[in-house]
Amino acid sequence: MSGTKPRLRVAMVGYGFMGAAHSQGWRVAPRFFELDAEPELTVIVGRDAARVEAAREKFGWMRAETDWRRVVEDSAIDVVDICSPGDSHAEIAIAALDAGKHVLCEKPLANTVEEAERMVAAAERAAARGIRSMVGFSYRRVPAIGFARALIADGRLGDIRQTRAEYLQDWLVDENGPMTWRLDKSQAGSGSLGDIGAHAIDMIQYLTGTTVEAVSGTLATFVTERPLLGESRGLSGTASAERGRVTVDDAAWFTGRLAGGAIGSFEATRYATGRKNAFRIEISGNRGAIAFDLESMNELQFYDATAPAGERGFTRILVTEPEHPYMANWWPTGHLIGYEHAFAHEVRDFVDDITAGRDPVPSFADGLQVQRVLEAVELSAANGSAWTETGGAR
Ligand code: SOE
Repeated sequence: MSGTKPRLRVAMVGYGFMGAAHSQGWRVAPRFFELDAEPELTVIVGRDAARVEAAREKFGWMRAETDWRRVVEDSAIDVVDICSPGDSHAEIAIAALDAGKHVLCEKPLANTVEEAERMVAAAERAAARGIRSMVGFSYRRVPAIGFARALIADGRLGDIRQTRAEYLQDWLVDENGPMTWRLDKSQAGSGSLGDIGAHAIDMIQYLTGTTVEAVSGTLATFVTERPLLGESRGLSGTASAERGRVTVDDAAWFTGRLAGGAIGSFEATRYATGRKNAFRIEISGNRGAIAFDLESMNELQFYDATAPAGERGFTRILVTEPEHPYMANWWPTGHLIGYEHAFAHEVRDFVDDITAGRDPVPSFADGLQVQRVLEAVELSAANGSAWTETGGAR
């Protein structure tokens, strides 16, 4: 670290699970990657003064603040990182961009297409003044995913015909598990669909370099009432005596037609008993295939259909070589990385783009495209799984 580098003074809104992950990213990235600006964990923001102060101390931020508006108006802040629930994204992001702050916003970009469109307009206005924005689809920054993307871009899979993406969690299997903001449509926008289905959509669009143009989908809510939340802990927490209504989907399935002719299947659920955070991707082309599972995130399976017939088979590649994306800056070959590293990579890329004057990806426009697919799935499900257009490409 050099004292001569410009500082990038960061304000982070939110201090839950994602706030913890982003704090780790901001802290670790400059220690393992050479950045042209030095991030400073300047202020952490949350509505509850006592809790945000406890988070400040735990995650190592300099100050705590209870009103995001003060932070957005503060000329001593360069970056606003939004880790709060989806219903606050549009208002904070637009205000921050209009005030000249670079913005990193957690996924999904917004709760509705209309909000996402306003965010894209603000991002475009800001970009004209050199202000950058990015949506936090962090799994793009898993080295095995970056490597898969490079294989696909090099044509190693040939023409892609089918994609499969399933994001399986089980933290709602217990019907007495409490309500959290993720189960409240007014805060989260949707359930499994927007929370983890959004990752699946972004990932398939990113890996294939294409977009989902039409969908046919189904949504299900298995448990419609739950105890209200007592003390929050991770994704869940303790249950109180009162009960509340679940207003989002518990599980989502859909098939999609991709620009370019491929078809894709998508599943997102919090009821896949025994599956904790199994984000599985498979992409099949006429020259090869890849398979990935986040529960074994340091590995990529690659099938080379051009190899001699007797030698073909899925090869397990341990993605820990210095040649692999991001890995040269971590540990010696074979020494694994984990969930939080993707957030450090996200910060590295965002800071690099800010200092190089480039527009980061995934952009707010990419986030809007995902939002259009989410909305089309909801429309389709409401119309008996009717095929529904997603309303245009990026
Ligand atoms: C909860 O389902 C969640 O934390 C998502 O919100 C994250 O985006 C994902 O990384 C892990 O699961």
